[in-house]
Amino acid sequence: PRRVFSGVQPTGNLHLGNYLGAVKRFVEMQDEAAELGGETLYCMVDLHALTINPDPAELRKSTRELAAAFIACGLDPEKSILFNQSQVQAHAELAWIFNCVARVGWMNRMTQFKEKAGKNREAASVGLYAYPVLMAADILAYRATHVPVGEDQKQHLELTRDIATKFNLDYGQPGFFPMTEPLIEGVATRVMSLRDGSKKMSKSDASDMSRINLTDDADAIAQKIRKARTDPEPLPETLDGLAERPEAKNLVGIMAALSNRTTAEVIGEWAGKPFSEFKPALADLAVESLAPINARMRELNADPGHIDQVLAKGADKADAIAAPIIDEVYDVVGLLRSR
Ligand code: AQP
Repeated sequence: PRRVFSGVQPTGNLHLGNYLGAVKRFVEMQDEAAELGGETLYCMVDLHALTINPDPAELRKSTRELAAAFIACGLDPEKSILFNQSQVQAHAELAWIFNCVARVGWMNRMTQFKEKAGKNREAASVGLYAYPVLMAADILAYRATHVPVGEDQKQHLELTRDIATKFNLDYGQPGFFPMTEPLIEGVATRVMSLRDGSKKMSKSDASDMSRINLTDDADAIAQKIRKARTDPEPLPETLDGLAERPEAKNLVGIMAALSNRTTAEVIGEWAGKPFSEFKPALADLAVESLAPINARMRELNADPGHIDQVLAKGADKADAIAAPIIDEVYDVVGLLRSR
């Protein structure tokens, strides 16, 4: 059976890219698992958030808020295992072992590190550099078979498979870790900035107008979509007409994802119409889709004690899966535990 794992960093608010590229898919997979069997584990990866040295109080708050956002988006702690990474020891323990498996040459190819470290790479933290190794540990500590993610995570998933392959080979344990499959699916695997069609929508973009946050109210959502960058042409007659128009393509993709349709269906409806008509319709749809999530998040944020209970229970369930796997790993690599 499938074991699905994915994580999101508790660094600020979730945006529409995180929602459509990741969390909405998490909910669909949770519901599929309820039908087909298997488990779904969704993690607030707070250890990853440390790579950008957040304020400690802010990190605690963001972790609780991310848990609230997960639940508000439809993740159910009775159906999925919802937890924060630092409460389950396996992640940090396996990450060290994988640090000794991964090669510097592999890590030097990671494009996200290059982007995030910027020009002054020497001053970046070792944690930021080793981030993809911790991510491999997150996944393989559960022997997860499938990982739903946005397109930006593809390279990290390839590294996870490389680490699994080398571990299995080095220790003569074929099949010890599975070859985890990335699930980069749907019409919104890469939602772009509303201000620049060449950049992905991102929490760390300086301009708040570049993204729709799940915490935005109806007015903010409508304003951001109204001001979203587009070209002056009307919507094209066919899908091919979107090829050289990244901003138009992005807005069509967002509408498709929010209405559970294909981009071709959206183009079929809107062919030849101007953005002055399309944008208000998109804004209405976004408000309608996000308002219930926004309201539920507010309710949940009012009761952090409840969130802490959910996370504690989730951590127990996650630990029950990971701890025996870590015991096996320690044994295989020759770490003596005489207790
Ligand atoms: N623009 C996006 N479109 C589709 N999916 C996206 N994801 C992120 N941005 C987009 C997916 O959301 C999940 C969680 O992301 P994360 O918070 O763990 O890491 P991230 O990629 O660093 O997210 P951000 O918002 O872009 O933050 P910054 O600004 O720090 O880089 C992942 O599955 C990711 O693919």
